[in-house]
Amino acid sequence: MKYPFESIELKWQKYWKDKKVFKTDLTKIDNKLYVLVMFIYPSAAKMHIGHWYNYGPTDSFARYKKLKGFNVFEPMGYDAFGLPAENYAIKTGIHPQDSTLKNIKDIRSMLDRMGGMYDWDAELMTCVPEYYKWNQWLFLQLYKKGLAYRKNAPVNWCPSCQTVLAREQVLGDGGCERCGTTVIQKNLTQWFFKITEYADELLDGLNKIDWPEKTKTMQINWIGKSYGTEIDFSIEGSDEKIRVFTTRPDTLFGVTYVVLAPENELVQKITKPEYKDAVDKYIESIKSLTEVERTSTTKEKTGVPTGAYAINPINGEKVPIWIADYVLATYGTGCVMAVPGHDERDFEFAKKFNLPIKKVILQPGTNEEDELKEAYTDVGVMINSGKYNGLSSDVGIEKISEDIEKQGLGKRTVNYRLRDWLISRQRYWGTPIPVIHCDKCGEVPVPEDQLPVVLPYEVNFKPDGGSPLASCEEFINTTCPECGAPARRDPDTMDTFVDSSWYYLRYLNPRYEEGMFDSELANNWVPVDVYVGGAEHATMHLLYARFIHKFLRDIGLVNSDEPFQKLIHQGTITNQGAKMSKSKGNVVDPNEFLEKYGSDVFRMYLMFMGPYELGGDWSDKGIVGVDRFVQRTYTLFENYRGIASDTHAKSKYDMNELSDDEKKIYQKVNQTLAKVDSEIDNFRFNTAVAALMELLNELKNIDNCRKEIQVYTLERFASMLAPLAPHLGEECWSLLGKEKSIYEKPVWFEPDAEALINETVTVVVQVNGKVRAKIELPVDTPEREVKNIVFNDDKIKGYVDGKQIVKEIYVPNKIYNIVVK
Ligand code: ANZ
Ligand code: ZN
Repeated sequence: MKYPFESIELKWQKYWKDKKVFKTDLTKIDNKLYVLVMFIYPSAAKMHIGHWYNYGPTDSFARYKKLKGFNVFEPMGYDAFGLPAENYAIKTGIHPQDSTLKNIKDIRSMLDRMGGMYDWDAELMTCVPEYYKWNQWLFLQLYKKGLAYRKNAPVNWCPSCQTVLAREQVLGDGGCERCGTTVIQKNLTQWFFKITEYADELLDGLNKIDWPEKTKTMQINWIGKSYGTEIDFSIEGSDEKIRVFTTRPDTLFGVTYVVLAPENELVQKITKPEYKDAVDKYIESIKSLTEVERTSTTKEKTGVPTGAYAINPINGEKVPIWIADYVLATYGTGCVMAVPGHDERDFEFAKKFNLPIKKVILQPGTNEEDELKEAYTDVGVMINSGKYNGLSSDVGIEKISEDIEKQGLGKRTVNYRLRDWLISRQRYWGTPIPVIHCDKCGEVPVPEDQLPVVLPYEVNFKPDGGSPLASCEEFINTTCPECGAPARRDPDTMDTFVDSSWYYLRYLNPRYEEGMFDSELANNWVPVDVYVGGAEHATMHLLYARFIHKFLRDIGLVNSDEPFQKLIHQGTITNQGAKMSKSKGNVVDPNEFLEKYGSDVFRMYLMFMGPYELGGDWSDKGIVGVDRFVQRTYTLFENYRGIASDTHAKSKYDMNELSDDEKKIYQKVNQTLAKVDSEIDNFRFNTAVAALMELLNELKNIDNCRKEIQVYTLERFASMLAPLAPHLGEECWSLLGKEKSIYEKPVWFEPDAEALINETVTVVVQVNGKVRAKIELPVDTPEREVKNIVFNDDKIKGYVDGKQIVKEIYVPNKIYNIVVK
């Protein structure tokens, strides 16, 4: 009979729901396991294949852990604020709240249809006051500690989305992450969270967590801790000083000019009158460039001289002062001592503007007279450096820094690339910032007992410039909490990364009213044990969440240092090797395959396609193979309907008392148990599915076994199947005659250790591509022994004796290939 996937899947989904099978008792903390996927961004009403690939396999992992006896908590929710819903509203007139709630409803029914083991009592969405009230409360706590502050700063502005973007939201080509429009620079007064306060801890904490190395490296580079020295250069004919930041004080004798960031305040003070026009023009010309563009190594260097000169403190040399956009105002001191001989950017700049290039570090294996073809940036011996000549440059760094400090000309210091987190957004669909601006009292935080500041429903989404909330009179006009005078609310909303920086805490009790989250539960359940989501979140969400977690710890709300103990990034599913996209027309619609094959087949095929962290390439044919496996499995269990209601298997058998067929099956099923266990545990679902397929093939002779061995085998098969194909697994379990869901009384079998040893395998011997013999061998027999046995086999001898052996290839435990001439 054809497997009626739809009725069976719906039947089990209803059962799980009615019996609340997946409700987690959070008061039980022995064996707790918090398994989390990044919550869904409901910008469309559909779950695309990437969602399925994130959620399906992770759910299988969670189910497997539940069967193994863990008290698993697997919640799901919606990251519901954000730009796409608002942009959609501008286009269609449909209110972001309406479209978002509609999308959530549709997505929710798809998640049910997928068959996720979610504890729906823990469901949350970020766009409701009961959630975002606590973003506002968090803001106030940060504010109290001086970690939320407002300042006027040059920001990345998307002219199309009409909002500020974080540095991370500007793409490599200077485009807006959301719409691709070229991002410009603009000065605005904005709110920041002082993540830099935690820079060192964010670095150190990486040693304590089990995350992909690549992601850790990205965070390390993003934080960009750099040890260097600040050195003062005096300015000819002026009392002002230029303080530069350098990581290479050993090259101080090689300075041939100094560069200021064009925005540096000194520029206006020191520029000579004859140079003023050119300098102003230059500053104007670079205004629209983003940081990314300015520092791009491929961009042609530009700059102009100021006509002023600086004095090198170490040798009294006079060098010209330039301004150039490759020096950023926001890093270090905004001033650079340029050493073209040993810095690539300076080298390029000096070549272009004919500035002198001085060699002060000798590359090993070269001579002092050799011309520099490019900057030499590595360690070498110091030359042309006065009393430091002959020192290795890394020793020179220390020596010169010491001397500079002794003479009061500067100091050693640490710089970070990390910037404070700019959280103001000039948009509507987000959390209102809980601050009131009063003419008399200045910025006044909204008192905690007046939270939440509710986002109004009726607004004009596209006012002429500024935030939509600024033109909403009922919202913006209020009274000052301190003096009672008329005052205005802050018109901006928070970056949605604030919402996602603590949602894993709220899941534990989303309706908690006494605080942001229930600290007692958080102390028992957090860190999240396994967190699964896209690698694109490496430096934004995953860094912000770590920061906020540490802050919450510091104000006594959690007792752990890190939010996510183990992190896994799923790979991507491609189609014909290419990323799926509408323009390429190669998008796979999950619904089409869901309707044709059901959720189990679709989920299992996604897992079967490749190693989870790499992803795989979609094939319409590939899914057919998984469907066939499901059919054959169902047929097998149909044939043994009810068998476990009157027959019981022992938990272990003495293999000497088993028939040959029984023994083979007994061994295979135990080996599969061991394999599936360790494979799922390590997110290697593809090999786990393959192991089950192999087991099914080995069950051809199950009819020849005694009934109790059949029960022994099929019970184990169903249990292993249950996490990978949740509905079919339940169905098979129940076909055997079990009364309850396998998840109600979780069953997972440990393998019989004795059955794992002495396994034999059949090695196929091919001569010139044709199968000539099959040899039974103990598993993992060393190749040399295999060769011996193969060439002593009578059948094989007949094909190879007297011939020349051209090639031999052994695929361990499988094939021995011989090519003869
Ligand atoms: C002189 C020098 C000589 C430098 C040399 C490098 C090599 P990290 O490692 O990223 O900290 N720098 C300093 N402030 C800058 C700014 N605001 N904008 C652009 N560049 C800036 O890089 C530190 C180095 O970057 C500093 O060391 C400085 O150039 C440059 F052979 O000083 B160096
Ligand atoms: Zn006031």
